[in-house]
Amino acid sequence: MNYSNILLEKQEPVALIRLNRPKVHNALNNALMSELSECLAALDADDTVRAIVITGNEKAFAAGADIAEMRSLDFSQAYREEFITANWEQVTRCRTPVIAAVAGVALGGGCELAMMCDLLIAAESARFGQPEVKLGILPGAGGSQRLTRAVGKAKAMDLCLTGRMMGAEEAERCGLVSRVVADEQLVEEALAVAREIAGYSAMATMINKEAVNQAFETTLQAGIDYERRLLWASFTTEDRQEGMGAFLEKRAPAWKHR
Ligand code: DAK
Repeated sequence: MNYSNILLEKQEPVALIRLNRPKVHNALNNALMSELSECLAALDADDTVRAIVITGNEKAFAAGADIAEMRSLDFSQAYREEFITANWEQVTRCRTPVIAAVAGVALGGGCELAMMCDLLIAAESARFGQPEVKLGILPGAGGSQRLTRAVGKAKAMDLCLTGRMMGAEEAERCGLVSRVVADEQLVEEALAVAREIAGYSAMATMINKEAVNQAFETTLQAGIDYERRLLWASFTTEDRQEGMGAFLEKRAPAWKHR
């Protein structure tokens, strides 16, 4: 597959996608989002890939939706073409774990894309924000909802109403990112985490991801019931037999991903 707005490196069992419009701080235009969406769908269907990392460059993960492209959009066009919905949400449909590795700015749609990923690892230089208020709009790819769930109302209101940027340390403190690492180690650290995840049974990582995501959709008791049913279901997998057997026999498990 040939892409012109992203770069794909497959290092089985993980894949690395680099957003690649450096002249505009990786502003997310339709072409880039279509390529990203297509690439994610292909990787998700590829059994040799068990974790995916999405990153940008040292200055920008992504500076948001492409304002130049968005400027001329009117309501009827956005509605008819399903602006955003058509090709922005593939990452949320991936069953393969996806890690966002963020250096530099992750603003507007860039912050939203990072928040759609399962894990967010930040370089010390990372800066997150939802500056749409400055353009006379509001977040449109889930920012007002995912940010609020991740960091709570106080910070979400602060970021959405002032449009200010939040640094990596603040982002870790308030729960938006899971780890902060040195800039020069960002991609290697993210790939190491991806390899660690990919080293487990894909059945196990997929059901763990599904269970955690369920917490955003349901009440506590319904979520616990859901988790319990997934756990019982996991007792039927070959990898559960292998995992428990390997532990008791003091050997490394040989996963079949079934
Ligand atoms: N779009 C297009 N071009 C962008 C861009 C963007 N988001 N961000 C930067 N660029 C371009 C700049 O125009 C500049 O282009 P040239 O002048 O060189 O041609 C080039 O990238 C370098 O940028 P700067 O010269 O500004 O670089 P600095 O280092 O000084 O500043 C910056 C970097 C990232 C802080 C600054 O560029 C900036 O503030 N950028 C805009 C950030 C922003 O406002 N992002 C939010 C975009 S709005 C919707 C759903 C979703 C959305 C909207 C609607 N609906 C459902 C309707 C999502 C909206 C957004 O994401």
